[in-house]
Amino acid sequence: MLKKTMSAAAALAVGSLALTACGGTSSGSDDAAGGSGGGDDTITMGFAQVGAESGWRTANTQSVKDSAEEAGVELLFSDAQQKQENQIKAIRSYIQQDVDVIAFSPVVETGWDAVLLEAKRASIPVILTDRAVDSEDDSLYETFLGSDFVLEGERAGEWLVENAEDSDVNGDGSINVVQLEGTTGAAPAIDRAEGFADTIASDGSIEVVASQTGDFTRDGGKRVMESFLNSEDDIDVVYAHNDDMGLGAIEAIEAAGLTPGEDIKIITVDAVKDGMQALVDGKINYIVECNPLLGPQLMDLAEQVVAGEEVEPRVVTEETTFTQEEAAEVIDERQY
Ligand code: GZL
Repeated sequence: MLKKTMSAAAALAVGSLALTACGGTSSGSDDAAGGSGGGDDTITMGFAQVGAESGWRTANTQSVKDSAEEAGVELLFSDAQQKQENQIKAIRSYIQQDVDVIAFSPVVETGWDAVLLEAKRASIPVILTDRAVDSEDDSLYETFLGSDFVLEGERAGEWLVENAEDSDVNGDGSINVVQLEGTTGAAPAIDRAEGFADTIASDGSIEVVASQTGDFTRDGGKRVMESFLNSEDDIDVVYAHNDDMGLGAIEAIEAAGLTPGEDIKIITVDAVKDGMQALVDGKINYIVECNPLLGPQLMDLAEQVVAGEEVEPRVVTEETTFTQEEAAEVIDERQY
């Protein structure tokens, strides 16, 4: 196991000693995948995943595991079931196992400084993937690899502003939006709400009349949408922070005898296969893509930070948007 214990310059000076001294073994925690079995030059990565709450997360996990295998990185993997305390435990176990690099997607933005300081004191570099942390101390991690969630919310809002007239289903001049929020305190939930709100503010006829977390799950989206259908008289649009909650909302809307995509317009974020299929089927009206395939970039970044190279503090992923027509053109070739 290659252990980064010094800067690149220092490593050059004592390369043979550092490589020899590193030795050590790494045993899998919840899951060990990929890699060449812990040879001296094999990078060992501890990855603390959020959970398995959505199609996006499943695709993200697969991308990380496949890319580790491809890059010859020995991967220690844990699933926190969306609980911060489980992610912190996993990170601490990786520190104890003296891995070469730690990567994780923080389930919420706050509460990480203590454990990240422990990693820093153990000279183990940390890469944030997918979600960011809200910390005063940006020396606690090497870089953040992931989407611009505020931009995703803005893109959702832009579509609604551009399609306001068609979205005023009952023609009363007001467009009532119900919002299915992601996990409370999670960066994508906070930022997607912010970007959307800032953008629709340009059109006084659009109003978010109800907003509640569905925790990024299909069941959560269905449950919250059922309550909105009972409490709100006139819903024109659903804005769901991910496809899975949008798909749950579709179930609730259909159970209420309404036609999703027509009686109630639906805008979601992610563009996973099930969401794209609902878009093609006309049950969703617009999807803002959030790319889960972060594995290749993560492994490249890991090799750089373990080698002591400087990396960009922020690596943004490329992503786009889809209308129903655009989804029909690409759905068969998509990777997730
Ligand atoms: C976004 C990611 C979110 C997805 C959800 O990068 O953190 O978490 O949008 C997933 O589907 O649960």
